[in-house]
Amino acid sequence: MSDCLFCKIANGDTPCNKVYEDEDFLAFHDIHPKAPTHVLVIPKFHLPTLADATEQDVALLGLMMDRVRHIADKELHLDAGYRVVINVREGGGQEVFHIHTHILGGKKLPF
Ligand code: D5M
Repeated sequence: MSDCLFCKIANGDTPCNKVYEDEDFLAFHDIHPKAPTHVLVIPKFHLPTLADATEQDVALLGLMMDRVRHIADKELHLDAGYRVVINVREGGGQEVFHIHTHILGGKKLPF
């Protein structure tokens, strides 16, 4: 989508602090970190929210979790653990309407 910030980041029109990229996913540092390590993992495919996902998106969602695990382990070395968050729509605190998973770590996170 041409007016979507994360689509622009995914296609290289808007810069990011990249952590990982493959054919289908991109990970980059959050511009407003809420933990010592705060990385966003996005699919390059535009899906606005988790609530918009259908059965056709099941593989994409599974792959995103696999990439989260891989990035947390191999790129971020969050061996002590980390938190995975997906905010859904305004009520869930979502600000950017292109599905993304937050990886938060680097300290003991409070509940
Ligand atoms: O999370 C959206 C997140 O996206 C929020 O933590 C800020 C971050 N953000 C916004 N713009 C940028 C850019 N340009 N680079 C990196 N990170 C960015 P949400 O779950 O939608 O509330």
